[in-house]
Amino acid sequence: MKRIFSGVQPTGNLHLGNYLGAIRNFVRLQSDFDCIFCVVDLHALTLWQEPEELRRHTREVTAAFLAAGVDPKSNIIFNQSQVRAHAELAWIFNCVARIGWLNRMTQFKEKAGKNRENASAGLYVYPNLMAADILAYKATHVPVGDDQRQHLELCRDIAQKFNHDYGVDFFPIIEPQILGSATRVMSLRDGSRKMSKSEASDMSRINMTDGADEIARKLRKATTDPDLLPGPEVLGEDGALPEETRRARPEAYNLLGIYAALADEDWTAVLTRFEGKGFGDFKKALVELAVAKVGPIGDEMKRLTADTGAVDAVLREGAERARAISEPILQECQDIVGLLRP
Ligand code: AQP
Repeated sequence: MKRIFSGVQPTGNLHLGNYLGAIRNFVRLQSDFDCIFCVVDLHALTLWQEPEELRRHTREVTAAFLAAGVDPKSNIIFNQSQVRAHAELAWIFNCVARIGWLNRMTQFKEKAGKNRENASAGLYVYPNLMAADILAYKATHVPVGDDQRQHLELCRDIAQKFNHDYGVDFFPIIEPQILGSATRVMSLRDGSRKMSKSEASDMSRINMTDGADEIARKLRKATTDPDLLPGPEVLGEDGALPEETRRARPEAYNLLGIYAALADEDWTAVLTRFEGKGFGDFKKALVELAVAKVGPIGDEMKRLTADTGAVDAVLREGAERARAISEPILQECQDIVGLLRP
């Protein structure tokens, strides 16, 4: 069976973008693939984390996987730092990846901001660790949101260069799986920025643990424009939303896209339903839908996060199963590059 790997950082404020762009797809893929879902706590360390908060957020992301419907028996769920192959393979990849490749990574530029000199070295080599996460299991399919596309291309480059340099056919060339209609959920305040955990304004995102009142308040205050909602004539012949159309009204199409993803409907159905309506009517329907879909997951996340024993047991058992797969792959890789294991 084909193997999937995907990870989520335990950096707090898990939001609707993380759910629609990644976690919900995990649930849909779990019956067709051999799946490994990881809480990537080593990645979180690339930016400052309060130690106690990091532990709490690690349990919270695990709870989100479980609450969304990922089955910990048929899939592997664990936190990255418990399995040594990630860090050890990442070191080998630090020596395979080229500085020129890393210099092109837009996420580093965005996260480091203007004060690049002061960014952690870990933030710079983040994509190498991500390649190690995936290739430590020889995973072939990686479901992520659109923001991770560039990192996955780098993972392909690393696998190709490793295979070429050592004259082997060892690491697979992965397939990104950027799935669904909400691969890039945008901020509720600014349709040109992605919804993000690290955005200072909490009003910019729907957190998975927000209650009904918070969801309603945020959606009611979400930025819109003065026009009425368009009909399906704006769609291309393939039924998709053309990029220039989206760019002309980014906030409107972001909210319509969130509705389509939560309702599991295509653009044609959603645009036909709301054609000619004002944002007042549309937002009322969106609030109702978001509360119905996000509310139960958030409630279950809170219940599970409080049950630390049960969550920790899932992570412990998952790590054991993850080690059983990754350890032989790491050892073979060490042999290929000439690291002596007497
Ligand atoms: N806005 C988004 N829309 C769709 N998918 C998204 N993802 C993140 N933001 C969106 C996807 O969620 C998964 C886990 O992301 P991550 O924990 O690795 O964090 P990130 O990609 O760096 O983005 P965040 O969550 O907003 O954090 P910050 O604020 O730190 O940048 C990934 O599959 C990601 O694509």
